[in-house]
Amino acid sequence: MKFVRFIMKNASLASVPKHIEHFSKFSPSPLSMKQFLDFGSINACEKTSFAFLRQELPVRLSNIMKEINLLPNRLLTTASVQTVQSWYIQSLMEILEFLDKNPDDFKVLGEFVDALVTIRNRHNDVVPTMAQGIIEYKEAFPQDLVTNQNIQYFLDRFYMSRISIRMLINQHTLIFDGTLNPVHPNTIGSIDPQCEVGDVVQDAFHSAKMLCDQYYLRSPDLILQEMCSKKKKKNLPMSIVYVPSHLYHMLFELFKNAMRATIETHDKSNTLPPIQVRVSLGDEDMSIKVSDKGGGVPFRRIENLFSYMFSTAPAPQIGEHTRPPLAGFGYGLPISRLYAQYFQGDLQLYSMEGHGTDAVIYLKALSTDSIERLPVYNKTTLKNYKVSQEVDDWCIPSKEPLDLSICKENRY
Ligand code: W6P
Repeated sequence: MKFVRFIMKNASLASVPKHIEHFSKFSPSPLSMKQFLDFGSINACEKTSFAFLRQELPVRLSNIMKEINLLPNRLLTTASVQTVQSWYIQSLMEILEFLDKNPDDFKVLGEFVDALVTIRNRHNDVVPTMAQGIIEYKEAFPQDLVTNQNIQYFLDRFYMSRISIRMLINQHTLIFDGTLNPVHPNTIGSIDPQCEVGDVVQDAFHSAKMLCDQYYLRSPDLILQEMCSKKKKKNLPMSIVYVPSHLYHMLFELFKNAMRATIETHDKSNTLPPIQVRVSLGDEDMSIKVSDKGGGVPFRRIENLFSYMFSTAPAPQIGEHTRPPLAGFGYGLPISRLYAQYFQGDLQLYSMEGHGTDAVIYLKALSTDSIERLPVYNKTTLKNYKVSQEVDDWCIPSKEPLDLSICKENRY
């Protein structure tokens, strides 16, 4: 029996490349907020969701698996990246098992939910594991700046794909596990059709403040201002159709950074300038600006704040007498920007060195504009991995002033 299972398992493992070839030929199908909500509406059909996901999940997995294979060999062959790749292969095989099963069999539907939960858990540590791969690579090949571009390009697409796959899995498992969310009865899966942005700002600020108090024994206050361009809605709390956990993740990250900057530049002062948040709802955008007076960041260094390669440091050793830092390690900012971009928004930093930083989250105000932004594997993708950062065609400024006294004859 064991032998038969061994043979079976290897037979399916051997057929994985064929399946990846097949499913990567399809483009992922981006869903709108409305489509996500429809899966969770009264006439929600688990069968329809099942039929959609057993095609769409292999498509999204295969598209990004093709891209993993485009990574430079020195990175692809690290133990960490190999581990992540094996998780993708395993999960793809487990979903493919459902291709020949009957959607009318309620037992099949239950097994599918269980399989999705198993897959979600398997991939919990993808981000730190990929980070470990980058560390291994950086140790072996320091100073390799050509690849910073490639790694940024790949990880932005890879983590965006991961966010989208987890979104699909979360929606299906939350909607069809047969229970209502007792804390948030109006949510549909992880989506709140009336996500009150001000509330999420308060929650995220409160959590960051607790961490900040623990670490620095003090913390700045919050000033929150909400504005709405629409006259009719002037006194109503501002809400959008959104995933509150995504918004919380972004705000929490921005607050940690703003608090750290505020405290570290006012360490000799008794008072701290508050962190100001403005929420503004227009016809097209919902914008959230987080402003600190934490001394700002030189313009040249802003890009590095979003760089996976530059912000990958070996995890600080947390001992009895050290605490984890409040902010500035890990992938908080680049991944927060991906959350914003996932539903066609963005996250941008505007800093003035010597003064402070404005971080702005742009979200779509209309659920009809909130459509998944997904990477697709095609011929262009390969080209983007091939761009070698050839010698730049701009002069390199010399640090030394030009010594004009050498050419004495040319003097008038
Ligand atoms: C800073 C650096 C930063 C990053 C993100 C958000 C706010 C801030 N403030 O000084």
